Amino acid sequence: MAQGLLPCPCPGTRIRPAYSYLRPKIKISPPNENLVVMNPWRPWWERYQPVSYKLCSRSGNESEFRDMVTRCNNVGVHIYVDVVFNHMLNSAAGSGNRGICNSYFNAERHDFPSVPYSRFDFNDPICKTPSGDIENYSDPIQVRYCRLYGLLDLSQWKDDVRSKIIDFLNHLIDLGVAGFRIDAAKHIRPEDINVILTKLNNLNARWFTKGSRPFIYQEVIDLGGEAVQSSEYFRNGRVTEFKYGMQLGTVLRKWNEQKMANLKSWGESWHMMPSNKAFVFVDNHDNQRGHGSGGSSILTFWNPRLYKMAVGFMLAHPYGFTRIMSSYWWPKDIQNGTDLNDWVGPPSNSDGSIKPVTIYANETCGNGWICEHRWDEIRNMVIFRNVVYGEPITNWWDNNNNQVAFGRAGKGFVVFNNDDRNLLVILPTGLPAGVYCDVISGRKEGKTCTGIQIHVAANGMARFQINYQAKHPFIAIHVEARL
Ligand code: LAG
Ligand code: CA
Repeated sequence: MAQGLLPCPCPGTRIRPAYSYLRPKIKISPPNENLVVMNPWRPWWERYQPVSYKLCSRSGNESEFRDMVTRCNNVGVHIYVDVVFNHMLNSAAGSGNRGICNSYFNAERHDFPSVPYSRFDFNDPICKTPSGDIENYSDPIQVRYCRLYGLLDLSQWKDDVRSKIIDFLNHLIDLGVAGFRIDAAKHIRPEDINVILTKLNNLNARWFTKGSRPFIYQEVIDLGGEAVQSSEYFRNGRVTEFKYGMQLGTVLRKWNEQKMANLKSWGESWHMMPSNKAFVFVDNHDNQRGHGSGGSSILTFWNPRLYKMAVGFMLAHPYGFTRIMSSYWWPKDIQNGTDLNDWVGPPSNSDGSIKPVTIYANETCGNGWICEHRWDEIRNMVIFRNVVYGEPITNWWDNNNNQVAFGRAGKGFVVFNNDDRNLLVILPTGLPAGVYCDVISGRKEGKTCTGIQIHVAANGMARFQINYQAKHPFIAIHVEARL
């Protein structure tokens, strides 16, 4: 969940000139003031319990936020903000100046003077469940108007509440952010989100083309079988497709008799939403630790070999708008199938401050930061995705098991071996003849390749070999990595 817990998540100065056409984008953790949770000690999820819309969190204050956004925008790195406006903090939080910047609240009286919100701004009178919490996901009224995990539920249907949210988002836009992840969107009526979105400013013209609108994606967990459906949200922007990581993890783990050959039809026919609405990812900050949805099928950095294959496949495949994850290490402690440390927050000092991201000479991270986005295979596949952008899948091949390959219409080609036996095959790639550098085992540096080389003949055929114990279980070549 690096997601902006990084003091400066902005890698702009490190982008190699050859790849400068890349437009990195970063989604950050909620930057507004949250409840300080002491038990358990400073969990990552305290940031999903807002106290006010002041820009003040463990990641920094408003001037630090402004500085980060400015520096990132100046090198072409766009910042997307995780915005939490379905709810405020939990109803049992008591009262006091326990916002991270000392703002006062009284949870029982629903009083948040720093916004300000009062009891008239919450849905308690509408929610009819005995507990006041969501008890039944088949009832859309409960899903929208009751408390998610006991969190005080805001009335986005009220002008007063809408205007507070609109001001908050517009403030972020004016500081230069490029868009938003709408947290818990399933618990907010799509028509209310729509009204809020129509009132948003255009992006800051200092960095964005005049008239640019914020990029929006809505967090809706819809695995089927519930009252609220992803499709209700399509007109507002992209929607998270949680079936993606769950199904891809199941395939790569070979669960349910799945095999990679089945991915030939990957996309809508796997009961996923239309590609141009889907926001997809292998894992996110919730389901990499057992929260959210997807359960144990989700692949994460804890299983690097399969994880790299999953991320590699995602980035090579045209379906959806893709996001990669950047995480921190935590002392995972699985007991009876659940992680007792699923709450542990980012690397921090004893006063709670977040530790800086150490970056070594070889560009990997330390100090507890995993930085999957810097892993060579993942970073190089991001480049692959950009190089092949817009091209359809061509030249699909599989061995009817877990060896698959496909091209992107003469721009790139990938080969995966997730079988327990060697792959040795000659395939039509659709690529122009030449010697290509595999960007998984290495990278192109000037006229040389630090990894294996693939010779594409005049007729487009090339020979691929991936032994089953090979360090790198896949190969990727593209036209920008031709020697
Ligand atoms: C989300 N999507 O809809 C976020 O992706 C997810 O990370 C948020 O939950 C959730 N919505 C609310 O914004 C996270 C944790 C929860 C945590 C919650 C509030 O996954 O576990 O709940 O943030 O901090 C925690 C406790 C609960 C408790 C609640 C209220 O885990 O047991 O009921 O706080 O005290
Ligand atoms: Ca709600």
